Order: sequence, then C-alpha cells, then structure tokens
Amino acid sequence: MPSDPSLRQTDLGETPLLARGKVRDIYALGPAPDSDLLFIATDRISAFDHVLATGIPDKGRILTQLSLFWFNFLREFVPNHVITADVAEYPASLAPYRSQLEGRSMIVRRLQMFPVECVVRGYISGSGWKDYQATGAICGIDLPAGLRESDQLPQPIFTPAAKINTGGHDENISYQQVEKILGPVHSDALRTLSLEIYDRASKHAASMGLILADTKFEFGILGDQIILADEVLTPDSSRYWPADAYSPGGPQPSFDKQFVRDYLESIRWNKQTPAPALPQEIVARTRDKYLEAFHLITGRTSLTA
Ligand code: Q0Z
Repeated sequence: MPSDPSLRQTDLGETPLLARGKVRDIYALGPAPDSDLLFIATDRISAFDHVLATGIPDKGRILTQLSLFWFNFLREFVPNHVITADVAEYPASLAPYRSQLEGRSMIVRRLQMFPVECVVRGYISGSGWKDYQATGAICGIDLPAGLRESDQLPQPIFTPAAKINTGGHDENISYQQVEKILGPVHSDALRTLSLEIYDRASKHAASMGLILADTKFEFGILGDQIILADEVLTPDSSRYWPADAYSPGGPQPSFDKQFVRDYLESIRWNKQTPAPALPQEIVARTRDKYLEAFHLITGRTSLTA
C-alpha cells in the first residue's frame, strides 16, 4: 500500500476535543466556557451523507484557505470569528502537533451560536427544489409557478434551517419560526446580513465564471456583536456551478464531488455503512476539482503564497 498523504483523523494529545463533524474537528483551548476554539479541517470527504474511507489530500487546507479568503473579502462588511490561522502564533503547547495544523486550522473566538442555519438561495436546487415541487414554496416563501430544477429565482431568498442533532438533516423552517426562536431583532439582522453577503459573494463568483447557487452561513454573538462563524462559502457549505455549463431543467453536476458520486453509483454501493474507499484516480481527480475551485475563487495558484 502506498502511504496516505491525507489527514483523516486529528489527535492533539491532552487538548480536549469539543466536537467532531463529518469533516471538521473543534478543540477547546483553555478552560470552558470562555476559551478560544481551534478549528481543524481534515481531508475527510462525505458523500450521500457518509464519510468515506478515503481522504482527499489537501482538501482541509484548500477549504480552510477558501474560508480565510472569504472572511478577508467580507471583513469590512461583517466581523468574523478568526483570531489567527498562523501556527507560529498558536500556543506553544500545540507546537508538537504542527503538521496536523499547518494551513488547515484556525484559532477562533468562542461565540454563542445562533441555533439556525442561515441559507441563501439564488437558484432552486436540493431541498429547496423538493419543497417547491411539494408545496410551491420554500420556507414559507411562495414562488412563481413553472420553475424548473436549477432555475434562477426572481431574487435571492433567505431559507433558514433548524439544526437537527444526531446526524439528521437540517429542517427548513419559515422566517416566522426563526422569529419565535431568536426574536424579531436578531432574525431581521441575520436575514439582512445573509442576503447582503450572498449578494457580494455571488457577484465575485460570477466575475470568476462561477454561479453561487446557494450557501449556508452560521452566525454567533459575542457581547452585542453578530459575528460570521464556521466555514464560509466553501464547496462543502455552498453549491458552485460553472457558468459555462449551466443548464437548468435538471440537477447540475456537483463542482467538486461529481466524480465521487458517479463512482459510488457505478459500484452500486447501498449507501449504508460502511462507506467504501475510493480508487486513487477518483481521489486525484477530486483533489484537482477542489484545487480548481480554489484557483477560480481566489485567483491564486498556490495554497501557501
Ligand atoms: C460551530 C461544528 C465543526 C462540528 C460549534 N466560533 C464558534 N464558537 C462556538 N461554537 C462554534 C463556533 Cl464556530 C461551533 N459548530 C459547528 C463545526 C464540527 C460542529 F467543525 N459547533
């Protein structure tokens, strides 16, 4: 077996793990409840809701550098949770773990997270398409009749979702339900911020030949300031479509994961655990797609420069 250059598992010794997601791991730096957090994006990849047995080398670095690009792009408009992504500035206690951290991690401020996923859709796809077909609406927003899958919406819409624990899918909820959870002031702030960020980001993406079909933001609050958190505008939290191949009337190929999905369909995996490994060719082609997304969005050819 050739050696695996991907990082699928992190281990920071005594540093307490706070949460493990499908792709990212969060550690607590210092005593709860006010300590900073350490976010690490691993090279794990999920498809059909399962984490696969094979990692994509550099995926965590690529997604971290993309998030940092967007945090910086948006910095004058919205504050974000990043303290530093420079491992030279990390606490000395993390020095032994540098190889797991470099390029793929950030130290962030611990926030009170809003328990609502702030999704903005400019195009109709995924759960939005399903809900529209069933009800003619998404999250209580009535839409014109006759839309086709992947069509552009008359205007971008805020389609919040409630987090469901235990690995379940988030559930689309109405703005009224958000108001019941967060109150009218925070609800309006999150909707306005989300739509404005989508507007800015989708214009940048369009200038690079990409459609930003939809994206999910997570916000938290520190004192009285609303802060953009988590990962932002990565292919894992967003649907990017190459504009030159856009063809509404059906699903659009996934920018990053289509080779993986096609492979898993070709082997007729039953989509139950355990998730299979990927052939090296699928790994290499998928890695190239993540690098291509990074290059298109940031204009940079190197992850480190
Ligand atoms: C985000 C999540 C992940 C599993 C907690 N700045 C923050 N302050 C407090 N909490 C969070 C953040 Cl970003 C926070 N998540 C979502 C991310 C793995 C769950 F990488 N959970």
